[in-house]
Amino acid sequence: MTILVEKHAGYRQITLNRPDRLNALTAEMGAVLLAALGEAQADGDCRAILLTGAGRGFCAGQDLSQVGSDLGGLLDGYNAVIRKLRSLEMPVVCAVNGVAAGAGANLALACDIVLAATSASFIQAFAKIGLIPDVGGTWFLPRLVGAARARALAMLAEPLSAERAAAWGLIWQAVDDDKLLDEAHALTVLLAQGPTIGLALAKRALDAAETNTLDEQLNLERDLQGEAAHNPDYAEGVRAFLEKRPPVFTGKR
Ligand code: LHQ
Repeated sequence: MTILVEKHAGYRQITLNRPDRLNALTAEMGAVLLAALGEAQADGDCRAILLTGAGRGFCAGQDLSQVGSDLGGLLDGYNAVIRKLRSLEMPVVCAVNGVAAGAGANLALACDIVLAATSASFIQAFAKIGLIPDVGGTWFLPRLVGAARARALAMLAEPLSAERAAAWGLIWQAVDDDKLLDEAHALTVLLAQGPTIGLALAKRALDAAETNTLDEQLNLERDLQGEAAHNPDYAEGVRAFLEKRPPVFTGKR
């Protein structure tokens, strides 16, 4: 199986599983990954996702032994995964356990919180084979690291270390290799116990901010805050604060 799904209390771990190819992507993997994300969303008990890769790499991008020059169909498939990750109503943590290249790098960047092993690197490998950053790369990169760094990353296709990626704001944190999975699970557990609806609304607002004016965004925040305030986790959060105890969020509407 090229995608593994493990169910944990409150969250699912999804693992890219073609370790002998550094988890290079195929159309079939894209479709199975999309289905796995859809199933997580449909499971009312699943309140967060942890995405990682098996073996020594996270994902080496498109499997170059399975590609021709008609890339549209393939990209439609992968783009559906990116759209799904962004629209999932729960946080997605990515644990980049090793090299993340090409579409594999940008798959990681589509997740909400990215941790990477210190030995991992991010490579916008596309320029090496005459392609452009895809699956959202040209959108994510300038927003995360600014135009100057985005252009150099896209044009030079040089590996960026996990530590530099964190220093540049491309990812959340670089973590010692032997602690990566433990830390990623701990973070996912924490998020899975969070106010799921509020987190999902925050995710939606942050994405909308990429194209909204301040005026539009203020209105959107007002509307989404109105929605957030009608979910039981808000009442519980306030009650717990006043009672000086930790909140117990359910993530339910
Ligand atoms: C691979 C791959 C791979 C097949 C390692 N394919 N076998 C394009 C087209 C269509 C639509 C969607 O979007 C895209 C966008 C893209 O993703 S284009 C970018 C595609 N990816 C790349 O150009 C990266 C290619 N890989 C590499 O440059 C290196 O493998 C990296 C730097 C990732 C890792 O290097 P090493 O750690 O030295 O590992 P390796 O090169 O020895 O790889 C291990 C094995 O995995 C090896 O096979 P082998 O039989 O020799 O053990 C590689 O051939 C295979 N592999 N990436 N993308």
